[in-house]
Amino acid sequence: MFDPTGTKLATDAIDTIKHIVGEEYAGLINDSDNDGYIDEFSVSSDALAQNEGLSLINDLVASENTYGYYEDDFIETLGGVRGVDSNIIPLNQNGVESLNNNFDWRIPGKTADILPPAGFQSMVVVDTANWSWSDKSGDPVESYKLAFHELYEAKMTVEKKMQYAPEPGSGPRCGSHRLSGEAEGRWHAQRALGGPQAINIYRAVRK
Ligand SMILES: [Ca+2]
Repeated sequence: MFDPTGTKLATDAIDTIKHIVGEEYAGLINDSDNDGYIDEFSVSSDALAQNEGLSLINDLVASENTYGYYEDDFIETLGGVRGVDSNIIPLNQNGVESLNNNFDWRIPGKTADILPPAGFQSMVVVDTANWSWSDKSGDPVESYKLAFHELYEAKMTVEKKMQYAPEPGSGPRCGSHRLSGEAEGRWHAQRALGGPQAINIYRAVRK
């Protein structure tokens, strides 16, 4: 899909997006007009096929939908700005939030404070300053891996209308969380990243 405006991935964390695509393609990731959105870029289909991170960011930038990725201790919502993980979220607090407009059986009747702001189909915030994450072995999970996981999940949720995970008993147990974990596995192998995947996060600790 061609997006003539090229303004579909908003971020204040351009270095994280560069990490996701990898050193070889980091130069493609820019906001040269300083409008807060990653500029459109073009890249060969071969490169996309060999790099899940590059493919993910390309898909988000080219999408008809608008995504936000920020690293802050606050999040913009349809109901205004609030702290990341404030107690209105009926999910575990882990310094990571991902809001979308889709139905989610885990959160029936979403209120404005857990919907993305106007004009956005997805809003992801990772509070890198105040939280750290590790797997079962205690090995740290770097925040750019969280960003990949959350953004891939967001892409599947928004573009494919998937839920994070299907409601138990509703059919095959395949949702955006699981597909994101599978994509993470491919990404790690392609990039020889080593270390735990974000899907294996076991513990989130407030610094
Ligand atoms: Ca821009």
